[in-house]
Amino acid sequence: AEIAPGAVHVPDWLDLDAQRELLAACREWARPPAGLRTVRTPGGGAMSVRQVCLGWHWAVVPRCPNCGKSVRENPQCPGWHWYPYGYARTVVDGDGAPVKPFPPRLDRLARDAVARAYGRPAGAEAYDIALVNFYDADARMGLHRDSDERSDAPVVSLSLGDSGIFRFGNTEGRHRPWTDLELRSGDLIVFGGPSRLAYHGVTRIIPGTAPAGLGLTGRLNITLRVSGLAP
Ligand code: MD5
Ligand code: FE
Repeated sequence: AEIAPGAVHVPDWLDLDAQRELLAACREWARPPAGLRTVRTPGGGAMSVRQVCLGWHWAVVPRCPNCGKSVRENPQCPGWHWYPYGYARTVVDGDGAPVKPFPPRLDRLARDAVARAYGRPAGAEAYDIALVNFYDADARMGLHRDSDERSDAPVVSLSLGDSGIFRFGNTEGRHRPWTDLELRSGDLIVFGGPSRLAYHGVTRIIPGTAPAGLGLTGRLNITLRVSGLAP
């Protein structure tokens, strides 16, 4: 179903076997080093969602790795001008380890997803980022837009475990109109075209809704992206 131009929801795209396999892989990726971490915000707070990244590490870098100060404490620091704010190859707000490689099979999965959602093949650029978000029963994600990638390739989103209420907004700001939709285990959404830069978030998790036999409490969301960054 098309939620908006370029935003296509495919309920129950992954069967239970595929969900179990992806969940097992997520559990491997979540192990240290460069495993599941709490994402820090520039103000020193923490997001309720925990995340592991493959290929490129995403962060709102709270401190300059050069001078050790926050951008507020040292706005003159030249480090902020050359530091790759947004995506990096190491866990800049965690254990500092190199980020795990992006498995080629996730590029194939992303291409299959785009083809399924749009009914036409994905573009030439290779998918090279996976962000895996883990939501416990109380986790949420505030309205934001994903603008750190330098490619307009569609973002592929896969959900596992408990259902979550996904809020799909507009490209103007963190205000109405928005559409709330329940994302269930195995669902796919592809966000491309005019929907690529829409505001979006997750307002709540519905505990106890994961499929019996998956073995997951909470919700996992896997997003596959094209960085547009030099390898
Ligand atoms: C989630 N994750 O359910 C969502 C699914 C994130 C994030 O938002 O940034 O990790 S991805 C939803 C998404 C991605 C890119 C564009 C748009 C939505 N969009 O334009 O609506 O954990
Ligand atoms: Fe997002």
